[in-house]
Parts: sequence; C-alpha cells; structure tokens
Amino acid sequence: MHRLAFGKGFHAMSDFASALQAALGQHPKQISPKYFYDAKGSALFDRICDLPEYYPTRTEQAILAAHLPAMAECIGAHAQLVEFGAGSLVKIRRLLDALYAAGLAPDAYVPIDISTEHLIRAAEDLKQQYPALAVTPLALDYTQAFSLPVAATSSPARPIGFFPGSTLGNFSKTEAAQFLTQTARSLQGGGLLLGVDLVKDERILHAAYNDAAGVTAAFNMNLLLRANAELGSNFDVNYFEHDAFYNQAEQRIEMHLRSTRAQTVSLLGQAYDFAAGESLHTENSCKYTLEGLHDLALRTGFEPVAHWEDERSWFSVQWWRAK
Ligand code: AVI
Repeated sequence: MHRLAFGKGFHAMSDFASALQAALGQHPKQISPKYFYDAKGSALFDRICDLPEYYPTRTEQAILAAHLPAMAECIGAHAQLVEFGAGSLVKIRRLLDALYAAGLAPDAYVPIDISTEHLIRAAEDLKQQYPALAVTPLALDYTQAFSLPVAATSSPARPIGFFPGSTLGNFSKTEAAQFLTQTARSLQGGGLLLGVDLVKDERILHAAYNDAAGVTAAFNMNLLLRANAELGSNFDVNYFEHDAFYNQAEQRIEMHLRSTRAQTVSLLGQAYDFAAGESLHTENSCKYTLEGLHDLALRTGFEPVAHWEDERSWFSVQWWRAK
C-alpha cells in the first residue's frame, strides 16, 4: 500500500521533538503531517485506505487498472523510473508489468523513501522479481534537493517520475509548486505520472476524513500518543478531539486536533497552553480541479499531455512531459 510519501517511516526523535516544540510555540499551532507515520500511524493509514468512505486509494487503483497500457505508451522504452515515497513498492509492479507487456522495458527503477530499512527490504524483493531491472533505492526526504543516480546503461535512460496516491495534496499549494518545479528540472527529457485527488461534493470529502469506524480519528490522535511515548509529553487524549473539515476557499480538507477545554501540556520541560477550542493543525489534504492541474503543470516546467479519470471524476492520473 502506498503511504504518505514525504513522511513515511521513523524520524530521528530530535526531528519530531523540535518540530513539535515549534508547532506548539506558534499561533496557530501547526505541524507537518509527516509525523503521523510511526509504525502505528502507518498501520492506521493502511486501514484508512480500505475504509468504505475513503475513496482515493481504490479510485486511483481502478484508473490505473483501466489505463495502464496507455500510460505505458506515454512513458515509452528505456525509462529510468523514479518513484517518490515508494513505500512497499506495490503500485510500481503494476506499472512495470504494463511496460514489459508492451515491450517497453524500463532500464532502471529508483524508489525513494525516507524509511530506510523498509525500502531496502522491498527493493531486494523487487530485484528478485525483475532481475533485468537496475534497482537503486534512495533513502532520503525527496522534498529536499537530491541528484538522480546516473543510469549504468548503454542507451541514455529517460527519467520518469511516478508520484501516485495524491500525496501531492499533503503539500501546501506553494510547496507543491516548489516541489514540482524542482522535479521538472530533474526529470528533463522525461515526464511525470501523477495521481491527484479532485475537488468534489463536500459531503463525499467530509465522509472520507470522518469515517464511521473512527480510524481517521485514531490516525490523527496517534500523533499525541506518539509524542507521549517518544518524547514524554503528557497530552491527555480525552481532552482533544479529531476535527476534519473541508475549507472551501482553500480547496482542502484540514485535519486538526482540537482541545475541548483550556489545558496546559508539558513537553521536554516546557509548558504549552491550549485555550478551549484551540487546535493543533495536523494536516492539509489539498484537492485540485483539472484546470488547476493544467495550470500547475505549465507553471512548474511541465507540458500536460494526457490525463485519466474515473467515471465520477473523483480522482485523476496525469501524464506531464518535463520540458
Ligand atoms: C497520504 N495522504 C494522501 C492521505 C490524504 O488523503 O491526504 C492521508 C490521510 N489523512 C487522512 N486520511 C488520509
């Protein structure tokens, strides 16, 4: 299952500690969603993907299943596939199979993920299954600048980015544009296959982040439990609630942990006050329109070439050429 690309896995404690200290010390209080993904958070996210209300994962899978041959034609032969936030390397297998089936064998695959051990293990498995493919895992935070490994093949490989799962939505719109601009430069001569969640009826969006079983609430709340376990803070989860709502003006779902009373939390020797109703903003999940995606591609150094949606136009997979 593909999980949050720019934040999966474990982070150095000091990283989480300093991010949380900074988050609690500012107004409004806000922290990056990457800290959701400790082992428990990753498992909860996997459960979210299977929830009846959480349509993005299965909708994207259906689009890929229906259109992989066309996507393979866009990608072409001799690709150097670069997957951002590769996770367990599940989706790439489908893309690889489609490329091989079309006689468009890729030269290389570069899965990028911050979760080193998990990545190395998954890459070893993949190598066994596709022995002709040069697999070079990169364990790093791909939101930071990095260089692609030089492909060790006779023909010049074309760099092709693969960024499914609507993880782009977890960047702010400014961060998304910055990331895409940097990515367009590193994919010059190739392109990007991008999965993005679309703007839709607010009730559908609301339900997807407020599931009846409470898994998304547990995912959100796990951040506080993680802080208590790892950093010795004393968040009382009985006095915080999951609050997820659609911010229409910003076209995004916002997730917050809202304090239900005035309270003081201690973290690493420092006290932080929450007023009643004050929140820690934990995630944005930005939704896009097809027009917005077209403009975004053009603004960030890509040429939008093709896109595929499900029948309800809830999710889009986009193929952009890097200029
Ligand atoms: C990983 N990411 C695309 C998910 C999303 O929909 O923004 C994370 C998530 N948060 C709550 N539910 C799912």
